[in-house]
Amino acid sequence: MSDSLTLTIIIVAVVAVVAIGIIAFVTKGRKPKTPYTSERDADDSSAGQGEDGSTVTTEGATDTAIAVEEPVFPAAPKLDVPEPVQGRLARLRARLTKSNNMFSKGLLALLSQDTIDEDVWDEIEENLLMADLGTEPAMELVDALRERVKIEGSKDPVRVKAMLREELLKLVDPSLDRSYLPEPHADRPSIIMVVGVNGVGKTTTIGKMARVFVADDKDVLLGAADTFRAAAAEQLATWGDRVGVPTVRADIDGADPASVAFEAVSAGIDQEVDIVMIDTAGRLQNKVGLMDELGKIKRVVEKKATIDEVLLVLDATTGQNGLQQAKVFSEVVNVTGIVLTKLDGTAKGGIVVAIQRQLGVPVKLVGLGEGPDDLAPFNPEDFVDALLEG
Ligand SMILES: Nc1nc2c(ncn2[C@@H]2O[C@H](COP(=O)(O)OP(=O)(O)OP(=O)(O)O)[C@@H](O)[C@H]2O)c(=O)[nH]1
Ligand SMILES: [Mg+2]
Repeated sequence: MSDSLTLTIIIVAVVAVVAIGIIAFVTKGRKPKTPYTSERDADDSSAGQGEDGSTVTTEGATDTAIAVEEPVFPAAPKLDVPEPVQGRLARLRARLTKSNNMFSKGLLALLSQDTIDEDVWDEIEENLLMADLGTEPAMELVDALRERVKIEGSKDPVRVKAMLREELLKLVDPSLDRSYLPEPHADRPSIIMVVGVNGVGKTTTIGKMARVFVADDKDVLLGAADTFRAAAAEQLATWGDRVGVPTVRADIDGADPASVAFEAVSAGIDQEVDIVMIDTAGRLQNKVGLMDELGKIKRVVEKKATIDEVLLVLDATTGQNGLQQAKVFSEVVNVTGIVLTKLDGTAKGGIVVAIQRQLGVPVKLVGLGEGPDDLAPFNPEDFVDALLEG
């Protein structure tokens, strides 16, 4: 082989290596952010002591393998198209009406009587209590109606209905801020944590909310901090998969939920998503250890970013029990909004008023069925109209 041929081969080889290097570099630069896949060593300790004496988890010192589960699609991804959010409560009104029919019919019939004596007023109050309005609001409403009936009379059913509507609306309080979509931040995602007792509909609500956000063109990431059962993370990831939303989850059962929540928020920051939603395991409010764990999840996440919303999910069919739950949960995690689920199966819509009174926290969303889009932003006017329809 001549020297010039050898030289040519060397030059070609060098050029090829440089070219491959450039192509690799450019491609990497264009690639979407790589999904978060930090591995955790089972021997690593997950926690240290925080300034407040709390147990905190630090990056890289976690005890479970946690990974983002990107939605897996065997063929071409066929994602759900969630229904628009606008007018959902109006669409789902029939579900409320059906269960509340007796409530409104009974009330209107009682109020439209020729003479409303003490017995009738008692019966009206009883009706309101049965709808879970709570003693104080029920008495307030009866007093207000008494006053108005005295002045305006009660013969005209249309007028009576309007009167009842106005007074109910006052109790539901249209002035409360019911926004469930936090203001965006320049440098980090909005973070929503979802809490509540077992089986109230937390995971389902997160799944439904993810759809609402996706419909609004937001990038969402879910964190499966319910590590009690493998099925819980699976359930959450399935909701996410349907709309192309990734889920951060632990690879083993019983992983530290605070670590998973922390990793989810870290992944959300790295991937520059708009919203991270954290699912937590159901827990009874009287289990001190589990409530402490919830406090820890919040504190650990807050090492990384402020939590914008803590949504307490309450099952409307459990009625007044929800009040006690609400009280204890808010003491532990500073609840900022209520999601009232299963309103489709109960005539106890009055719980909306009772809960808001007790906590000073607004009902922001209501669940009206098991379907993926059976979640509606709470709108006081539509709600009261639904109660009085029929
Ligand atoms: N009818 C009706 N069912 C609902 C609603 N929301 C949730 N559910 C059902 O309630 C059941 C429990 O829902 P989940 O989302 O698993 O409840 P969870 O709070 O995550 O439960 P745990 O994680 O076990 O504490 C499921 O069968 C849901 O379909 C609703 O608004 N209406
Ligand atoms: Mg769940």
